[in-house]
Amino acid sequence: LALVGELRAGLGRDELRLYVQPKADARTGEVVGVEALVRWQHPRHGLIMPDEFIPIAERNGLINALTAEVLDLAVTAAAGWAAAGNPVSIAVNLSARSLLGTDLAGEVDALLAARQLPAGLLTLELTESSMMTDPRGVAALLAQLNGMGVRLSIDDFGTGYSSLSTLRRLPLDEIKIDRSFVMGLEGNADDETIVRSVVDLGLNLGLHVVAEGVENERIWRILRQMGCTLIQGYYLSRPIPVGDFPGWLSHYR
Ligand code: G
Ligand code: G
Ligand code: MN
Ligand code: NA
Repeated sequence: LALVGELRAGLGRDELRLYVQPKADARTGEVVGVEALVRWQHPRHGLIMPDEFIPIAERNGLINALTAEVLDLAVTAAAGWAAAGNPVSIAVNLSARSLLGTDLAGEVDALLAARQLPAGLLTLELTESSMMTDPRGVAALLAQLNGMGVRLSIDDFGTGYSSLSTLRRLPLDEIKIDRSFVMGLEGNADDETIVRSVVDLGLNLGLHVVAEGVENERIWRILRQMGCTLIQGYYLSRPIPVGDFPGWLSHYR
């Protein structure tokens, strides 16, 4: 299709746009991090969402170039905030296919050095399924990243397979509870049981637990009571253009 060629060309023409969505300490409300969410500014079709073009990039050998560009945008932004006195961490989503077949750890190491971002301010979000294709290769990669001080998060937790053995086996720092469970916290007793169990499990394993999809204050309060570490969702903020974040933050405070 035409989109593939246009995406390939667009990757060399600065057409990716970084949006960020804030994450707050569930107890204090302090904003301590953001998740980077990429969009594609298409010259004719306007802003295209990742669900539409990430799969195209994955199928056509463009995902490593896309990931490299997103990482550069994200690390550059976070380094700027840190230099301005706002050390806010940034999380980047990695698709399964960007984990292997490239020296991801080497690239991240070079990027952190070039932009002078402390490794601890970068989080990489992986899905459970991305650890299934080549478990040994992925484990080696994650050990390398962990050794560098980069934080590792497991995204959409609860929707994939082999969650428990994964948590034990890999050097993870954080789990993100999938928003389908979080959104059921009001009124769905099963979802409440699931979220409570995942929060307890994560905390007992020494992990930070992030709840995504928090859309109102009542759900935030339930999560705070459960001991959840961080919250993310429309209640705090929708994803915003990365350049708008410093202004959003000063207004929020
Ligand atoms: O806001 P939202 O529509 O951005 O995100 C939709 C999905 O796209 C999410 O599952 C998110 O993880 C994924 N996504 C967003 N940005 C990126 C990215 O830079 N790389 C990858 N691989 N996935 C992303
Ligand atoms: O899969 P991942 O968690 O990386 O994707 C995040 C997706 O969730 C993005 O599409 C983002 O826009 C969306 N999102 C973020 N916060 C909320 C929320 O509070 N409610 C809903 N429905 N979606 C959200
Ligand atoms: Mn994510
Ligand atoms: Na998610």
